[in-house]
Amino acid sequence: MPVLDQQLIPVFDEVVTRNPGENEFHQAVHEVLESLGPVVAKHPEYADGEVIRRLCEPERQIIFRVPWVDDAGKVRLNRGFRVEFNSALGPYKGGLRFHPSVYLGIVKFLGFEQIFKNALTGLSIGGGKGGSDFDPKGRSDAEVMRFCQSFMTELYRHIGEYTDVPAGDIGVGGREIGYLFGQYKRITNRYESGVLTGKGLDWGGSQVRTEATGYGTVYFVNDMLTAVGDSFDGKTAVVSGSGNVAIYAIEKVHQLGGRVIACSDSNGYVVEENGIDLDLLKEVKEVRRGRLVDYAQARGSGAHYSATGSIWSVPCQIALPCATQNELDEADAAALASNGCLVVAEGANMPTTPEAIDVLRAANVRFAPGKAANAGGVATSALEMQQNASRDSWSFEHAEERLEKIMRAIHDRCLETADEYGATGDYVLGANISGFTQVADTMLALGII
Ligand code: NDP
Ligand code: 2IT
Repeated sequence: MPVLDQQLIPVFDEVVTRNPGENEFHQAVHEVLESLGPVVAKHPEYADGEVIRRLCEPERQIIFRVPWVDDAGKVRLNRGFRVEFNSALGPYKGGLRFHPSVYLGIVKFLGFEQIFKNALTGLSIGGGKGGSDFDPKGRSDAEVMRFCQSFMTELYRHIGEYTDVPAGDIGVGGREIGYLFGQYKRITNRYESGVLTGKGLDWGGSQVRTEATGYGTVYFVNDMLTAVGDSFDGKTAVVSGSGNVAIYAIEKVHQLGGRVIACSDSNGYVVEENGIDLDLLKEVKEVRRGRLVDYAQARGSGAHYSATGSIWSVPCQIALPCATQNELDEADAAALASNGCLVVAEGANMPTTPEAIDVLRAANVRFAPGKAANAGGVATSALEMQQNASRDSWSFEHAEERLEKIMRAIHDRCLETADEYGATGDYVLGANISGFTQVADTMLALGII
């Protein structure tokens, strides 16, 4: 891991001391602080680290009990979280994650990343994140509904279209957003569409929100390729995960002339040299809520399924980690580099370990951090809020055009900032510095907040 600027070491030490055991949060903070050395050197207004210290402390953290009753009549208990990290630029905005691994450290890392990501979109949204250690896998629709209703019975008092606007993340898609919105509407007696994003198209959702994160990541990679006179045409790609982000990343790679030859879930990965059959993958994952092994079985001999080993051992030119944090480690990065990979772009949040990023850097593999590459999801959420506020609804073409432009603006902003700081082509530095300066300058303008 790169060392921190002398002035920033006490800031990081304080984060570790004040937030014991929250390793993912420490990792996310360290990654941003690593980029800020040249910024504190150049800008005396940040020099004592004071605004940076405030930025690392969430404005508000809510932890609550979520009791619910399963189909057998047994009372179950989960823990709910909402971390309202920073509202300098707009209402707190960020997803809800339902996964057994969720604890405060995960929610804080995601909320922290979200602050800078949301700034990069150029839209007026602050940063927040929430979720629960509830595992929706294997639960009936009725159980998921009862859980969501109980979760919202506490969450509703903390959110609102001008306050905090949650959306989906791992384990939270259209079904969960529907149950959450229904309960919010019931409790408040308000049809406040802008309180949640990722809604269904018949009740305030935006065209392209479902596709936005995956599409946006691939648009970003396309811009990275264009910047060096290259394109997707004929390139092979590997996409980890097979959820919302992965599926629409695969779709856009195929639309742009590339071929995705492998994808995964938490049980294994499938390799298909002729390209993943997206219609079947959508049917298995989105309609039947099945497993990747079901997809592989349905494909027969053309698909090779593996329950062991790493998907990153599959040779490819473009690698898109779209599953979860720290899923691509040092050995994976070394395998990708030695197999001739050109670009790694994060569809997921923090999927690449710091050691893996070092390996990619040393091997000159171009790397796009999630806070830039996967910002299309939250950007389109902000477009959904915009449509809700004006009681309008846009066509698919219009929403997609907006998304494509936003991703290009983020891409260019990262490169321009990297240039300004003498780090040409460094998307990590560009994204961190550009997001940070916008939020920090706003915090300074608003007084001691
Ligand atoms: P989904 O729940 O739709 O899909 C998640 C996928 O990742 C599944 O294939 C899942 O496999 C796999 N996965 C999840 N946890 C693990 C784990 N611990 N180990 C291995 N595989 C795992 O989530 P999304 O596609 O929405 O989210 C994927 C990533 O993208 C996350 O990092 C999320 O934070 C990020 N993201 C999402 C956005 C969105 O709009 N949805 C926006 C920006 C970023 P399995 O089914 O076996 O669990
Ligand atoms: O990580 C993310 O950016 C998301 N899960 C999407 C957040 C949102 O508010 O759409």
